[in-house]
Amino acid sequence: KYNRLVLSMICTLVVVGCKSKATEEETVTEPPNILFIMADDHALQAISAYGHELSKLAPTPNIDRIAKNGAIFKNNSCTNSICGPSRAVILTGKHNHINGFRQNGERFDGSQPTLPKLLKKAGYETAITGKWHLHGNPEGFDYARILVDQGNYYNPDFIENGDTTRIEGYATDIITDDALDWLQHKRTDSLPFFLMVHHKAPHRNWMPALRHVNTYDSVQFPLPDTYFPDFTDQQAAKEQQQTIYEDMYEGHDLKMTLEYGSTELAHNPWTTDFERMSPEQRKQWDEAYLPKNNAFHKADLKGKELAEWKGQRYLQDYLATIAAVDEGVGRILDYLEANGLDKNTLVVYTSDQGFYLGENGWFDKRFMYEESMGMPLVMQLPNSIEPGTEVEALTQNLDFAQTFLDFANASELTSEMQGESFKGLLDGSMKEEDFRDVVYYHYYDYPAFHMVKKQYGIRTKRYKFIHFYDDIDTWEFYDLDKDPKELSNLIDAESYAKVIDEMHEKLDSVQELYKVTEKEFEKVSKEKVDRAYEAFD
Ligand code: SGN
Ligand code: CA
Repeated sequence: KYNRLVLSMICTLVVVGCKSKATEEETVTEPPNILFIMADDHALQAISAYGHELSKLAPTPNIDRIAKNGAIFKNNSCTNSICGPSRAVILTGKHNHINGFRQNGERFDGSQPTLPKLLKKAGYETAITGKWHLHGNPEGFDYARILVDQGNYYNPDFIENGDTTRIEGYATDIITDDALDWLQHKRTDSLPFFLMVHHKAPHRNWMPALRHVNTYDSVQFPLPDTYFPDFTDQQAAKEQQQTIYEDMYEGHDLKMTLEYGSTELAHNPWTTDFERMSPEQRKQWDEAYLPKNNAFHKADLKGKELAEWKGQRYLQDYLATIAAVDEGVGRILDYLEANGLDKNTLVVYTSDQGFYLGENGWFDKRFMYEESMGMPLVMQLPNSIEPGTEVEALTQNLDFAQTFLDFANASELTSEMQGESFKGLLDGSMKEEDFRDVVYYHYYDYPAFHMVKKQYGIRTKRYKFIHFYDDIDTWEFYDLDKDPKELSNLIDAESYAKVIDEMHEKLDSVQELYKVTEKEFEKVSKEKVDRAYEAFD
């Protein structure tokens, strides 16, 4: 009897041993390569996979390929709709009050744990090419070639190993070429890679590649029905300075010329963007714009018609800069496919924030409203993400680091982060109900370009609750189901009083969760605001 017991114990051990080994083999997969492509200011309204009317006239077939092969995120957002802060959140998986980078122009503390550093720990080789905009050198990358500050579209300067070099050509193409060059010639084949490809386009002042300067000349883009807004109970919206027909510079932004027959630009406060072009580039550029500028002068537009013309010119240029981005995405996808790398590469396409394409009459971002808070996001990874997946959950840029580290089987490195891995939403192991139901937002960059007020708030699937503060103290509440364009501020509506109270409670608990302290709401002096108004007028 005793022998039989020992025998059965041995058998059990063997079976358990074998089983656990088998399970291990099944669950521990090769960590995928991660190819992260991020544009600057690419509105999701301008990605055809999202289905907006405008994008049908300027489709993005290659970005759409990623969505078709994998997933599209319908409610992805950023925590702070401005460049540097969004990038800092992506790198750290922490809100800006924790990672210390609250507004553009600050210096990123590169000594803190970041996504590339942690992926390196997990065995990855890491690289970045393109826009950085965090002042200070990128840390945690085996290879880094970054644009100086915002970067220029034509013949931009890049910094590599502390040396600054002007590279002839068009920024989007140079960045795509560099990404391909690193993949082809520079990386270590035996290691999984993490490559960040950060475009300058379609950032202001929207200068298309020479091959695209006439692409949309004959297209009439639909201007949003809110192009001439009527803001009631939306004081911050009234006081912004990012209205296309009021705040754009006619030369610098709209490429308008002084008069019929002239190629000399109208108001162009920063001459460098055009002065960087070679004489040959400038000649081609001028030849391309001359007929359309002449037609404009001939038409002698005024008032509303002039405002609408400016909207068209803005959209034509903005969308034409995206044409080169989309081609670049296509070249990278083709390369991965031709070399069998697509099978084990998580390809991500996103933008550092959303952008206004004439909604409310605006360009730029910064507001907690949908167009700027929303971030496009598509990603593919065969065998893990079912083609055609649509994610409705409230994902954020705050989650990227944890998600990628989860894909890299290195979740144990993310304990200090404040986001949530959404890998489970992609492989089907997590239901949307089990993901967060509220997101937190805080924008600090005031007074600054465009004079968008400081603001914080929360968004759930259905509602949005915002507090604009500093030299203003206004609250806004929107029912997104009934009012997706956020036109009616219902903060005083009796019928929503109970919901608004609940939103207030939620806001308090979310601020507690993310460790937001009083310090975050410091006001700036009136003198500083006055000075800024003078500077930006
Ligand atoms: C520049 C732009 C602004 C823009 C900021 C921030 N002006 O200052 O319109 O809001 O960058 O953009 S420009 O004429 O100099 O281009 S961000 O994407 O870097 O946050
Ligand atoms: Ca940006």
